[in-house]
Amino acid sequence: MECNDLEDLWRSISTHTSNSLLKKHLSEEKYIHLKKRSTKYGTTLADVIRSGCKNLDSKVGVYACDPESYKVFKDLLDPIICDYHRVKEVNHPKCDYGDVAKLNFRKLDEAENYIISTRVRIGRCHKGFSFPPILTNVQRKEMEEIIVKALNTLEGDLKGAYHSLESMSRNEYQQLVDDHIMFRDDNHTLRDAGGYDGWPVGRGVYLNNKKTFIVWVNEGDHLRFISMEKGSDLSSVYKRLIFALQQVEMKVEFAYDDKRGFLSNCPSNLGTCLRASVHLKMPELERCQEILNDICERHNLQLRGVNGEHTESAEAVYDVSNKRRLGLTEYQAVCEMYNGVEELIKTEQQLE
Ligand code: ADP
Ligand code: CIR
Repeated sequence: MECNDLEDLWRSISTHTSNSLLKKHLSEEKYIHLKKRSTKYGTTLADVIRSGCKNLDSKVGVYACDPESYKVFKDLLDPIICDYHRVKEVNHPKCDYGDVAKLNFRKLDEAENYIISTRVRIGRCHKGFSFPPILTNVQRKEMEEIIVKALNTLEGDLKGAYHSLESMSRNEYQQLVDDHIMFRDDNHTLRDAGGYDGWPVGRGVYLNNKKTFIVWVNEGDHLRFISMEKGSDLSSVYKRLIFALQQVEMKVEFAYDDKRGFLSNCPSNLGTCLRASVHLKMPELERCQEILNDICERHNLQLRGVNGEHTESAEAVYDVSNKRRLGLTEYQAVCEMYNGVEELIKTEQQLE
């Protein structure tokens, strides 16, 4: 859909069907109230709603293009935040990773019949910088330099190297995407939010030697810290991530808001910015959609395809993760995924 002007974008979302939270929460009254506003970084309402208006299949449909957008466009964004994270008001507890040293999640699938791999990621944005599309390549390079300097001080298991996309061949890049390590360049909703502007400048990935600790640099969010490994040892995955993040937190300042927690360009990622997931094989539950949806609903789980957001499942393998990230602590978010997956596996076994 070719439309960029605010009036065209509004016409599109107000006259077409969409299940997005943007469509649900942008009334004509609100549109009129917000249409002349802009932030000190230069973000307008058009920038915030462009992706959702052009992509009617969006689930959320809005992006904050700088930290101030959350205040200037609060009347639209706050109801979307509450709806997505299932909270009554926009409020977030203090960061709490739990007692990480004593953490002991029992493996959910010792025999590895159901869980193929486990991953936890936490998004972060640099303090004082805007988000796409209100972001220049000069700023991307500046942020890249700050984070690479911090990552290069990591030691032991976390020691690794930064691989810039600017000097990586297309084949190397594709291999990392296929291995579920690297971010893709074909997410249509992110593209229309300016997520790939200036590609590949300032983008890259940090990888430890075992490829179990990964940092995405300048995808949509400035940073994604990721820990992943085969099997179902959530304690090992989560501990590694938090330990790494705590090292980086000592050297880099992140964007934070008392009510919204850690900031992200997508309202769905505010608060903890944490998504804990397993790749779970569940052929029986795939045939019993009603039961599957009921368990996901009760445990606030989200299902994605095997290649991430906006992709399909294959051979009954789904990416199962916590949906909520704001209004609960990091530890509680991880537990939501853990408890939900425990019930999914039990039910899958009963159906066999
Ligand atoms: P994000 O998790 O950062 O929101 P995506 O949904 O796009 O982003 O997923 C990014 C990549 O991580 C994809 O390649 C996806 O398949 C991979 N991934 C997610 N969860 C797991 C997991 N438990 N095991 C292996 N790969 C995973
Ligand atoms: C969408 O609106 O569908 C995308 N722009 C991103 C949604 C975020 N995904 C999610 O459910 N956490």
